[in-house]
Amino acid sequence: MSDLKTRFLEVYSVLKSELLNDPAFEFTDDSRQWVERMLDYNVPGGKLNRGLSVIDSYKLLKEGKELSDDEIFLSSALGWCIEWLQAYFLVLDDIMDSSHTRRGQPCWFRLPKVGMIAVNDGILLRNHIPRILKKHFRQKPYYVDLLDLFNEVEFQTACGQMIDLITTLVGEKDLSKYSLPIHRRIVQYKTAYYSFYLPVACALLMSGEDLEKHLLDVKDILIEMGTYFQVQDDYLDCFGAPEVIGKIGTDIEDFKCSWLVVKALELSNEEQKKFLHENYGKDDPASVAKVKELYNTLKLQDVFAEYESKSYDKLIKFIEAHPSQAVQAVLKSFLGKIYKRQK
Ligand code: GPP
Ligand code: MG
Ligand code: MG
Ligand code: MG
Repeated sequence: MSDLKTRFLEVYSVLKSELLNDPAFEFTDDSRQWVERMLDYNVPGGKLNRGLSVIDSYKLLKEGKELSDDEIFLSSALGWCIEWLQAYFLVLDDIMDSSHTRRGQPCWFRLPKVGMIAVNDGILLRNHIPRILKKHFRQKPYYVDLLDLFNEVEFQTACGQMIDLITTLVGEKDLSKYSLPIHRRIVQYKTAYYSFYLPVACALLMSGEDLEKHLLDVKDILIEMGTYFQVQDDYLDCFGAPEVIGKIGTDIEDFKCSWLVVKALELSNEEQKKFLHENYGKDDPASVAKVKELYNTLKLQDVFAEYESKSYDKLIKFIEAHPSQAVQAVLKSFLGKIYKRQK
């Protein structure tokens, strides 16, 4: 494991132990054990890309200067706040999507002892973020901006999740309403802001930059990258290997406005459209298999491969038009991590 990742994980232990000894609550052994198990199950087990990219971005913004221990700790703590945010979203998203597995294990709410306690655990995870920020950033000049940033991004994500969910109601009556602009709007809000904009915005705030001034030009690129990332997620939901992505796809059963169904609708003839209408959104394996069969007939794997390489070229051009070399480095390193990802 890289040195940076080891240090990042050490910071997790520090933050966890602070939360488990939060003086604002009188913990009993039972309640402390519950929170510890819940955190270990849901927070650190992912790829940690979002969290680690705060430290990476901060480093690149400092143009290679060695970071002090304090700077490593603080950028890691911000990275963990994003991982906490992600854990909170995923615990609740898995309930809403009726998912079965996540990160190679049953979804938290699927554990017999957990069930709908998971809803409150999601709320708790969300509440841990301002507690971490208060403890470590209250004295910083950018404290208010940090709180505001997390609030804004959470709001945008919840709105994205709302349209992801209510769009299936519209689709139920008329699948042909699913289109690329609708898909784009959903994924920008539900994924791009918290996964791409937030880590870079955290690093910029920590380096004392004014977000308003700085982000105008970077934000569009990050949102574009986040859109590409969620198209990959939609693709992997159907074509990824569950043992690699750690989750079993549910988009077809859930009637999601996924990039794949939008493309399928674009490419289908009338007969194939009718077939899709009959089989999409049914919670039975035979219908799901039929939809996947149609995706194969339409060669969606090739369509995706083409989309992927075109998006990459477009993003690189976009990035290279940015005036700052440091910002270019941040964005390229980000893109490098997700291009052709299998998980
Ligand atoms: C990912 O969508 C979106 C989120 C995790 C945001 C959830 C927001 C909330 C306010 C709960 P997805 O359902 O495609 O992700 P996955 O494929 O990982 O389940
Ligand atoms: Mg989901
Ligand atoms: Mg979802
Ligand atoms: Mg998905």
